Amino acid sequence: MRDVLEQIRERATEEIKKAGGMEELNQVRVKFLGKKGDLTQVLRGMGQLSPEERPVVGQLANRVRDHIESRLDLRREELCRAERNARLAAEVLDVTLPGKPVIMGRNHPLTQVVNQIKEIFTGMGYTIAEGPEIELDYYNFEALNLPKDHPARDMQDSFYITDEMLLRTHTSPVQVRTMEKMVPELPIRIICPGKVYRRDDDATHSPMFHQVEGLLVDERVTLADLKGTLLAFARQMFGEDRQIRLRPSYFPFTEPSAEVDISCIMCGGTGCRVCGGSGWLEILGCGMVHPRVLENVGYDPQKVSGFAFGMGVERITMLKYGIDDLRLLFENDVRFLSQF
Ligand code: 2U9
Repeated sequence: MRDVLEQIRERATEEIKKAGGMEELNQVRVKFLGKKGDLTQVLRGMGQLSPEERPVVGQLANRVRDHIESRLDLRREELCRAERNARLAAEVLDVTLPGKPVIMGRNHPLTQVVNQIKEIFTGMGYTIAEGPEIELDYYNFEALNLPKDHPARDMQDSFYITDEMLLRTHTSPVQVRTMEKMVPELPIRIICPGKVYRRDDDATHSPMFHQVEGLLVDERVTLADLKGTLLAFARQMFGEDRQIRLRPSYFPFTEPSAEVDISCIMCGGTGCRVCGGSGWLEILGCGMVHPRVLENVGYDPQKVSGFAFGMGVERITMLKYGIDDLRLLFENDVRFLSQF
């Protein structure tokens, strides 16, 4: 019996040493220690031994088992290490190669300009107001002194959803809604950035474009306040040496109304190709809020006055960066966008 155990020990030790992989090593374990393994068979036959021999052989068998198990563990570790080394040697990693550059994203030029406009006006104490792009006819037109037969309400100009609902054609309804909520509280000092929609689509008009409109309502607000505010805006946006001029104009929701020009950013006012020789560039429209508009939301136009202005963000962006084609702003060509 001792000889048999001794022999098992030697054979197992030898075969463990020879095992060239995990799979093979496992087979060796099963062969000697498994349910039908050689050592297990010996332990099963112990019943036939004499009572004196049994503990002696039992002890030896345990020692043989411990020995085989520890050899299996050692070999397993050895094989593991070898396998890992082989894998590492195979996958050559050159840590001196240059890394892949991380491409930094940025805001679209229109977003950059909207953000800048917001900063300029929040710097003057304005807060930002937003509202729905699907708007009621009342807020988009009626409340703004655009009666049912006004040409600006023409089906040609607007995207109607139902008779009473449309895609807003300007952000002015946001100002109306804000005033309705605020009345009789004063002052109101807001700018309203956002998308607007008109049935236009050519080289200089997109059916969706961006506006920022502003509104200030308080007691004793004058045209001088409006002009000073717009001068401060023009200088921060287009350079501290800008001049502005107001030309009389017409909007249904302001009276009087004006269009605002800045001295040309190219020639400074002497006349060049950019300004068409005039020395001036149109940037926005403005006016004193029409008394009927104030009345519509519940303010007394005898006691309260206000000014409003509106600008197209695409136009401001094109002027600021010298972009000559509106469509460039909507094509999302990274070669174009990455210049801003
Ligand atoms: C209220 C009262 C008055 C907003 C105004 C303009 C003049 C204007 C245009 C600029 C270029 C539209 O995007 S554009 O085509 N806007 O010229 N907007 S005054 O007046 C308001 C707004 C709200 C309650």
